[in-house]
Amino acid sequence: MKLIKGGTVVNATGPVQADVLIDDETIAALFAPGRGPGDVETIDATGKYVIPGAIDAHTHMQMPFGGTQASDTFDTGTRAAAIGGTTTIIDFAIQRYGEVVQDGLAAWHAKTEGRCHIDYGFHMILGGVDDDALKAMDQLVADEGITSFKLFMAYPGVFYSDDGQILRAMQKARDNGAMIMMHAENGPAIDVLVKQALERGETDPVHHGITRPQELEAEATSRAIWLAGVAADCPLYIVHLSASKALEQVAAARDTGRNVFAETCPQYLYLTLEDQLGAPGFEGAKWVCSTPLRSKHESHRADLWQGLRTNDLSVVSTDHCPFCMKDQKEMGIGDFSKIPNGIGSVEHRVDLLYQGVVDKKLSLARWVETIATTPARMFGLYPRKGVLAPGADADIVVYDPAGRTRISVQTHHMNMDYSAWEGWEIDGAVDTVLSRGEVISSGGQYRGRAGHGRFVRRGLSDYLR
Ligand code: DUC
Ligand code: ZN
Ligand code: ZN
Repeated sequence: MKLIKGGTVVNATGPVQADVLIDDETIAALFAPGRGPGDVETIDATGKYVIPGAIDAHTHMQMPFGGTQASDTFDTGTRAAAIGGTTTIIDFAIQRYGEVVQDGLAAWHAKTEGRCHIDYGFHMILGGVDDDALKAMDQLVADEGITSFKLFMAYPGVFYSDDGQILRAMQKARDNGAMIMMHAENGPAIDVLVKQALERGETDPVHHGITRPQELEAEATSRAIWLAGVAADCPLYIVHLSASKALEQVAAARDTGRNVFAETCPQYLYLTLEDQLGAPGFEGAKWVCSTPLRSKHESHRADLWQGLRTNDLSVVSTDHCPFCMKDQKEMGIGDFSKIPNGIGSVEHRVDLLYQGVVDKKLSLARWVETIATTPARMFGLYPRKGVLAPGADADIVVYDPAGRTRISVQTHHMNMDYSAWEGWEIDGAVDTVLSRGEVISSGGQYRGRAGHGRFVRRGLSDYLR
């Protein structure tokens, strides 16, 4: 048994002074301060917040993409996540066009088995929706603990699904209770703009953003919402929402009571097309991701923070998809369309969102809700994860509001040769991290191990109606 003593427990319901008793892998009880047993190992949390281990519902460890592979393995990526206070990831297993869905899933089980430092689940990317894939959706939901499927309106010739395929997958999800996750950008229209830009000699990284205007995110978001409506209000989750006009579509749908949800990511809350993607020379390649960073001259960042407060955005995930500059991002020197898309932030999401609390953009409760509780409820992990309550897994972060975090490639643990957040300072720091009752990180010392993390079979979303 262990007792986390003297801290302020913060659940999505708000802060309360309490001591947390852990028995083996789970939380046994919460006590009024000082009322817990005295004869057990204690972790002093005086002056600190005690929060549920964070859940990153959108990561791509070692994802084959853009002619290369994301640079974090499940080992390096989940270790970095753990150090940053994330105790569960939901990564994406992939079915490519022409592949059997279950074979894709088996390949991802093989990549992860014995290698993860924290618990993990999978969403399934469907790269080819056909009769077999639709049948496989039922099997994955019923037998495999995989209850969410990602489709792409972008990347023609790679992961792209047309509207007919999307509709069929949505109808299937409506029947079996799964969630459809959508990469909502109009890929065919983007491809036209990319070709025209390259023909004009516009090859720098900033043109990645310019050729993916927010209208093409908003249009795809709106189309996905209409299609989900035709599929009897199939639950729809828009991933990595970056722009004001896309958010308007989600908010309007939610206002009419629709089963529509969305996440954003730290990069869209803080970084911009001009300051990062538009950095001189090839530097901007560090921030090439899709959806792209948006203009600082428009209201995107303020609107996204507001969306988090109003729950039009319910989750913050990272879309962690890291690539090194050397040999990877460099593939796009002279042609921005060849820069592998992705940013790595899995280690920093808890801190970056805590800065939102310090800046009075989010309440403490909302911080916990967007990084832990709602991801758990959205993707069928609750109440096993995402809450500090008796019976829940003892995935716990002790967070020090008096600490300070400095982000740098020199000190981060992700397998990247640069940091998208170089020089950022956060007024707070992860102090201690427990995964199923084991202290895996404490005071900057990592004590976890590959293989501790287990595959978690997920149930249906709590938000399903
Ligand atoms: N966007 C990215 O930036 N990387 C991976 C896939 C995606 O949709
Ligand atoms: Zn995507
Ligand atoms: Zn992604």
